Amino acid sequence: MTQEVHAWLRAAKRIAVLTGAGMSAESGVPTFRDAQTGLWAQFDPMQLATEEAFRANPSMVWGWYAFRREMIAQVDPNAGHLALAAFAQRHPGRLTLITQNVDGLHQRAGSAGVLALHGNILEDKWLDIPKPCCDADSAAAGNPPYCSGCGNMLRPAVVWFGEALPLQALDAAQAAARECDLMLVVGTSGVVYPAAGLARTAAGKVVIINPGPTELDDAADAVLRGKAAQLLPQLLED
Ligand code: BJW
Repeated sequence: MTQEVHAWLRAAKRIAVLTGAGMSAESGVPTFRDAQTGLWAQFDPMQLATEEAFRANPSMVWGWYAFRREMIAQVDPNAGHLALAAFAQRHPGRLTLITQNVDGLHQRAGSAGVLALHGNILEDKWLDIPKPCCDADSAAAGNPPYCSGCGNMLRPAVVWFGEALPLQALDAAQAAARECDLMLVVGTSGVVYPAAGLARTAAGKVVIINPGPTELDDAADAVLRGKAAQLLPQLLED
């Protein structure tokens, strides 16, 4: 099956790649729905990634993001991230990389034009619409930092449940899905929409790369049961 997918990749003029948390698992970043480790093992990421959770307990949710930011700063892109970046550099204009990940590892691997559907964990934005007094550079220190004029809090610039995805990135991702000859769906459980819907609207063949079952397996032309950092370098070599 890997050889057949390799042949599809060579033939495809337009390739879309949708990645999820499993893409970064071999870099050491825990996935959302797999068991979490250490201090935060008792918390459910699905409960924390909401505006309601942040408003109810800002210091706890800020602390969870601070912990993840520190962890991400200590890890490196893996062979899968690097293989995607190298392929795109060898084949300009052929591959559109769409990610649900907020860790910036695709970008650090050298991928340009990444469509980051769920934002960037390394950046902050204001929780409420900023007033003239809100200046991120002079935010008062705290967990989270806040505007000393009005109390508005900084929050991570990620997309929480119930929030709209960045429109331009989503539009571009939907166009890439509609126009692709082949979509690789790598390391995602396929439960979070609208990202998961991209695999269901892909015009071309859909290939899932994942060591475990996903909610999108029924939409796939091929399912490769394996890890991203092992399979992608094999599949993406010329
Ligand atoms: C490996 C591996 C290895 C392990 N190699 N693989 C339609 C139907 C039903 C519900 C909805 C719907 N449309 C919208 C919704 C609601 C909701 C939703 O989807 N809910 C579902 C849970 C039911 N969606 C939203 O709320 C979205 N917003 C929205 O729809 O807004 C509408 C709107 C419009 C206009 C105005 C206002 C609103 C927003 C979704 C935001 C998701 N955010 C998060 C958190 C980001 C911040 C943070 O990091 O804290 O994004 S949640 C979390 O899930 C994160 C991830 O990007 C996302 C997806 O998770 P992913 O990547 O799939 O990870 P896992 O852990 O689930 O899976 C890992 C996989 O890797 C597993 O399969 C492993 O087997 C595999 N694996 N090792 C390869 N080595």
